[in-house]
Amino acid sequence: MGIAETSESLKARAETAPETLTDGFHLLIDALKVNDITTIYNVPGIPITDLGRYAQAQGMRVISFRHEQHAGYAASVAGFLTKKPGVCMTVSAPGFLNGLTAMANATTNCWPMILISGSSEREIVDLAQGDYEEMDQLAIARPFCKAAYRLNHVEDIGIAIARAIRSAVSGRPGGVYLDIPGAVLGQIMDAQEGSKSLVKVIDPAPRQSPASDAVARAIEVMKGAERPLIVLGKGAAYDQSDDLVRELVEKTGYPFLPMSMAKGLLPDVHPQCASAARSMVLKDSDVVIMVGARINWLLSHGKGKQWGEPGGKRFVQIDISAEEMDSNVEIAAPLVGDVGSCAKALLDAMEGEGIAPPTDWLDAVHTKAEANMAKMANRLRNNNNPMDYHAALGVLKDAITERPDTILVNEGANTLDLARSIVNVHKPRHRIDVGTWGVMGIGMGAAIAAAIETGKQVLAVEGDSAFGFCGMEVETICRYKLPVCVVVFNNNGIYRGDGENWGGGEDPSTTVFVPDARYDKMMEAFGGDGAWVTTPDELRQAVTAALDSGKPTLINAAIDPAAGKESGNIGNLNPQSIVAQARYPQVHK
Ligand code: ADP
Ligand code: TZD
Ligand code: MG
Repeated sequence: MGIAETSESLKARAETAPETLTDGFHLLIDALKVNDITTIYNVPGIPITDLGRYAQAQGMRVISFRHEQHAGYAASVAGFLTKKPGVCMTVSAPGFLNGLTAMANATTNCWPMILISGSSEREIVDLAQGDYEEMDQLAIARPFCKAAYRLNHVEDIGIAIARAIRSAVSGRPGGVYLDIPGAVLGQIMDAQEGSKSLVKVIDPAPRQSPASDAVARAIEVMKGAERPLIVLGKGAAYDQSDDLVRELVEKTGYPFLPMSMAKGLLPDVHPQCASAARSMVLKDSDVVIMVGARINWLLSHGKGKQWGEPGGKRFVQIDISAEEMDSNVEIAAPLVGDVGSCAKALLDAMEGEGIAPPTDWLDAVHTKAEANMAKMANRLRNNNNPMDYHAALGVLKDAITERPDTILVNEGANTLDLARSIVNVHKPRHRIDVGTWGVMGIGMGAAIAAAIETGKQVLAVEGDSAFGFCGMEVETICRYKLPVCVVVFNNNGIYRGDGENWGGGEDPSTTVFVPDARYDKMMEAFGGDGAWVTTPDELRQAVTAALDSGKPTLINAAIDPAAGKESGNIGNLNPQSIVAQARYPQVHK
């Protein structure tokens, strides 16, 4: 019997032979499973409570969060780590909106994710008759994602999931919204017909090779280089062509600069790594090969003082998205394709072309990097009381070096900027952070996804403000017994903990928190381990114990409230006004 069967006869069969039928709940689960999606990050509620239960009963991993934003961040990070769309499932209106921030963040970061939200009665929503959690979710989702779809009939579930998966992972990856009116979940159909309606997506993200003339153009640019540089971005980390990227770097011999989430694609301790000479290589290089990295605010739009003489550079850019070319500066040689195919094409075309960089450039980069690393090494060994960021990060740097399989999650302002430059990453996709938006609150969702998707130990290094955006998810970490160690850098506030009310009033400054807050007790409240540490030695002991035990742990590390800088490394992005400067002597300049 096919889909055309009348609902009367289906109802009759439901009483006599229910095993010959299926429903929207089960088809949705089957459609995900047939595409090897086996984990859902969610917050239950009407109309998807039972969907989560059935998915769990059908062998899927269903991770329930305390807030949809963190379930969404987890799904997006799962997408980044696995190249498969991470699935976040929410209830209607408010739950959907809570998840929307994470989907927008996924799209901004080019990570594949599917936000599935249950929605209310279509007929009532469309007439704005005030249904339970009424909202036109499809329309609202559109500007925040790559694609948005709604399913209206049970027999469309297979094709809808297929469409969502392909939209999320093909070309430039991003967030996809799938609207599921609750009624569809309860619709029934013949089980065999249902099974036939499932679609397994073949080659969801087809490889894309650059054209040979584009490759030849890139080789010409590289041949002319005197001071070449490779910039690796998180698109390169995402592509998982780790061996080809390494070969490209090593065969060219060019110094490379990893963007924060590309750290570890080649180890930060690789002899060609130019991170410690970042300012110099950005300024002095003459040819820059961008590999899965956008020339956006994180690279000063490719312009200005940081980039040296205007017009002094030629760019080769590898990107899956053709529109990315010339976004901010002229690209001399665009290579549109996936990182693996482009790297392979360059490697093949490079043979015998003599593109080796002059040794005086390599020597200059090396000398600068060595000098900066020596300076930094001294700062990391200090025993200042109270403890500063450098001493604390020196300890965490050692911990990661001893356990290079640990996945580092990192957010905050000073906590982020300093950890990014101090803590080396040794393996691909072993650092997850605030991404393109610099969003606070990704930490716990990212840590949970990293632990669930890889089974590895996670170390989350969190500013106290950053942690506050997602701290309740420590209960989720404890509930699923995940190997996550959270270190909160507790400087009593945002950027610094010593801010004062500039008007002299009773209220605390807008950037400070309750001093010496015991975040460690939050983890203890749910059965995890907590520690309050004030010296590098205590921090070392606590981190070692946590990473050895694999138990959910929160280490509350007291950091000098006066050690941080306003906005970390990006204070220059704060708007300035002459009026404000005249009025307040304290204003950040
Ligand atoms: P970063 O922040 O590390 O500099 P961005 O997020 O700005 O990196 O840039 C990532 C870029 O990688 C995006 O322009 C995206 O289109 C591109 N990209 C994503 N996946 C791939 C892929 N598989 N191959 C090539 N480019 C990719
Ligand atoms: N809200 C969101 C969602 N993202 C943001 N980036 C901010 C607000 C603004 N913001 C930053 O850019 S960093 C930061 C905020 C609130 C917190 C910095 O404080 P911290 O780190 O305690 O996390 P440090 O070590 O004290 O600098
Ligand atoms: Mg802080």
